[in-house]
Amino acid sequence: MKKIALLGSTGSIGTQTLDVVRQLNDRFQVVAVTANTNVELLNRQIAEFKPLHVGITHQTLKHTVKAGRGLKIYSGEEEILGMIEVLECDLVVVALAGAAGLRPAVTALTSGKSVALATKEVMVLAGELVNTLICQKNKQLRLQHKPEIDLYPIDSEHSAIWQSLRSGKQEEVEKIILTCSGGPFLGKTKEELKHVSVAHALNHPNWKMGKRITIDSATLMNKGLEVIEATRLFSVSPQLIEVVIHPQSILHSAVQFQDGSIIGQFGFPDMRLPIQYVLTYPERSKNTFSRLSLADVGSLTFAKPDRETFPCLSLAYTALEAGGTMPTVLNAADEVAVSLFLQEKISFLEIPELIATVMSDHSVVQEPTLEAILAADSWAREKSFTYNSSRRTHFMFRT
Ligand code: MN3
Repeated sequence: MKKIALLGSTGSIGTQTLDVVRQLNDRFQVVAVTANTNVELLNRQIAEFKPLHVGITHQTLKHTVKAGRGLKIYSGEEEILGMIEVLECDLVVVALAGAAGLRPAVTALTSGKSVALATKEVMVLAGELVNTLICQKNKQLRLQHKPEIDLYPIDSEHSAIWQSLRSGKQEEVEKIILTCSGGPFLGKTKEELKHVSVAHALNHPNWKMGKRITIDSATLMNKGLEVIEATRLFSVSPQLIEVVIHPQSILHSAVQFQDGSIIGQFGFPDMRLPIQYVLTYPERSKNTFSRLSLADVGSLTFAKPDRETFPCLSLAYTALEAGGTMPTVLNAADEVAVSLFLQEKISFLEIPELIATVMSDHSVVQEPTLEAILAADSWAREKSFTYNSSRRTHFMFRT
């Protein structure tokens, strides 16, 4: 039995992870679940999966969690971090929204647990720090003759890259092909994007996801964050990552090797597939998910992204080039910009403008500590809220 801790069990990835566990219940035991506020669903999950540990972020909700026999309840971030530290499990699934995933992921790794990562912000904010941490921890574990830890991706594109990478060696990789659906506004001009509504932006053609990631898919920031995530997960330079528009979301990403061969992973846009892979890795298990018929799909199309109309993608490359705390600032400014757009306080086209303005005001801290990252995160959030939409940026967009 593989013991799993699931952080963020009531969210979209969390519930789908439990779907996978339900189908493979003879192989996995859920030892811990945590949630933010959705106690009703959390209580149902406790009844069904019988974890030993339960965390609830909002302390005021602690009394509403139904305590079963032997169940330990932790409330608030500090107590949950303490729980992660002492847990005995084989894998910690981090499926928390946004920057909130950072400290739990770092705590899991420092306490010697492998992590399956659904929260892309962790590698965007602290990729270098996390990689160093894993190296140091594994050195310790080797000396103690204990199994080494690793970090596995859940994000569908990164799972596809990870699966494709298994058919060659790291030094044989020529290029990573990161596919992108293009979102609901694919093919639109800047003029047409001036007055798009929130409802329209929330209408993603292929994936049902949370609000922020859906808007990020419409601006292409999601892909920008994924480029940053990929450079850190797979230790490749940004120049080796090519973003390709693929509206059908059937090829989830691919790797081109030095002999010119492209190896990719195809499948329905269904997050349960990459979730199952991360849980059963290095094996593949049977499941009852519907099968993709290439003949039924008929045709797949690919195109270059329009960086003029969707500048968020270039902003991500700029942040990556600046390094240090800049990707943190990019992410935080984007999170605020998206929330302001959802509240109809700024327009769709102002999202990249706000982010570029905040980035241009930031003094980068190189090789940041966790504290410096969190400080840059708060700084960027504050700065973003004071964004004045009449102010136009002269920040240079690099392509
Ligand atoms: Mn993705």
